[in-house]
Amino acid sequence: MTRLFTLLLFAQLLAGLFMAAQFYFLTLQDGVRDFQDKRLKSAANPSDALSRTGENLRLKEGQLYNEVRKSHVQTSRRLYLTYQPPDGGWNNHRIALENAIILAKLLNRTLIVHPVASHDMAISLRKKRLAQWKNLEKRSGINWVYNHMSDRDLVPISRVLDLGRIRSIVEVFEVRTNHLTFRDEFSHLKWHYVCHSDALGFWVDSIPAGNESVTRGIAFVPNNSSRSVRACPVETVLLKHANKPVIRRILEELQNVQADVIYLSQDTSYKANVQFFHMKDALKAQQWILSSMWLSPHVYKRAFQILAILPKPFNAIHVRRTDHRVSSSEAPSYWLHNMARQNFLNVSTALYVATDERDKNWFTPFSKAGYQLYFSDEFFESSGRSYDMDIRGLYDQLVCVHAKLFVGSKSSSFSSFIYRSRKEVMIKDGLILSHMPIGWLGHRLRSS
Ligand SMILES: Nc1nc2c(ncn2[C@@H]2O[C@H](COP(=O)(O)OP(=O)(O)O)[C@@H](O)[C@H]2O)c(=O)[nH]1
Ligand SMILES: [Mg+2]
Repeated sequence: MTRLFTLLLFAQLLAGLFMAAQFYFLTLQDGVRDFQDKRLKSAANPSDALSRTGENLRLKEGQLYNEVRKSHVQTSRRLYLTYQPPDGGWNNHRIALENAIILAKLLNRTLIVHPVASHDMAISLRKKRLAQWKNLEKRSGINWVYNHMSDRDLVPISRVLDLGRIRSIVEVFEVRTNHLTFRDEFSHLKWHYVCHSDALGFWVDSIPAGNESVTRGIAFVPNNSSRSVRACPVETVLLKHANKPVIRRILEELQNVQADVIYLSQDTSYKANVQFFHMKDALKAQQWILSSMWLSPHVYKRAFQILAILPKPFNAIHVRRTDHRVSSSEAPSYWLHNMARQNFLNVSTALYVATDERDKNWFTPFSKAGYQLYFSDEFFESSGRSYDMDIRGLYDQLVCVHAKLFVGSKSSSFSSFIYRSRKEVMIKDGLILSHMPIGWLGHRLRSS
């Protein structure tokens, strides 16, 4: 186990240097001010890293989380934790943020939050320079499009979420610039890079001493999607022969890190998949997420304007199309069949349709089946901004939450947020199992 940690810490150091090199390459390419020199000087000291591997932090039962313990590196200066937002839509970003809230809370660090990127712009940027992104991904990992988004295609996260709610869980610092500018502005600080892919394993909060053998009973299916396989190329090579799943312990690995900024790089935060050792801690952490993820008062106001106009009662569907691999291949019959199973028409003919599909003809079978359709673009003028669709998506989500019956899209994190907010989730032992990025380690054991 100690050897594995040594290996992981060494991997992080290499990853830090490696990431710095990637950014150097990009900043040169795009004419963004170079911050490579400062980054390299501030990279973690290898002896710091190696001395940490000798420490065996032992945790007593029930010691955590009622009050997050002050780690002994906590000083009067602010310590930060932040994350790489994934290339993807708002709800992919939300999942990365939810996991980052958990890590920041466990490590008692100020969470740096980032703007939400225009999904339409991300798609068109990717298409325009596909060969370049693919080349970068092959050599240097993922999520390049978000980092290169310009400020005008970004929405401050405080417009999307009620940051006051997150602040009741962790301290928050809001970044409103694009990611390269953020990294430049924080480059005088000392950074600690963390990279982990769900092709390799997952995170636990901590494993109390003497309980290591528990991990042998864990069922793990590696995510072999090209995105997960390409994430963290350095760690993937170094951990090629390590036993899978690679289980990384948040507290043991990160609590004593002295760097100013812990940076969850690549998809580390998006795919963190944190499992808690104690069930009661998993329950508490799920509560942290539920109580912090509230859309902003401004979004509520606009959504309630739509709700006031809609006939009552009404039902809703979310139809995910455009770039979604799984859902875009479904025909209208997928939704119509599921709606019939729930007897939608017995409740109401009024059907609110949340969708990224621009072609209204696609919905003709729904009208033919007897539904009266309502779309959010009928209620609001386009603002002409690239993130129009994303902002309307927030109203769509809230309206769907308040519908009598709802059918969403398969494997869509947009639908997931709606199901979770409607409390239509799988529950076991009082814990939410679906539409929730974190859980209890006990539910991952083969016998459970
Ligand atoms: N307005 C609107 N936009 C949507 C809808 N569904 C998807 N989108 C757009 O597509 C993106 C979806 O990405 P994301 O939220 O990550 O969900 P996922 O890709 O389905 O898991 C959003 O940010 C929106 O831009 C919808 O029902 N209404
Ligand atoms: Mg997405």
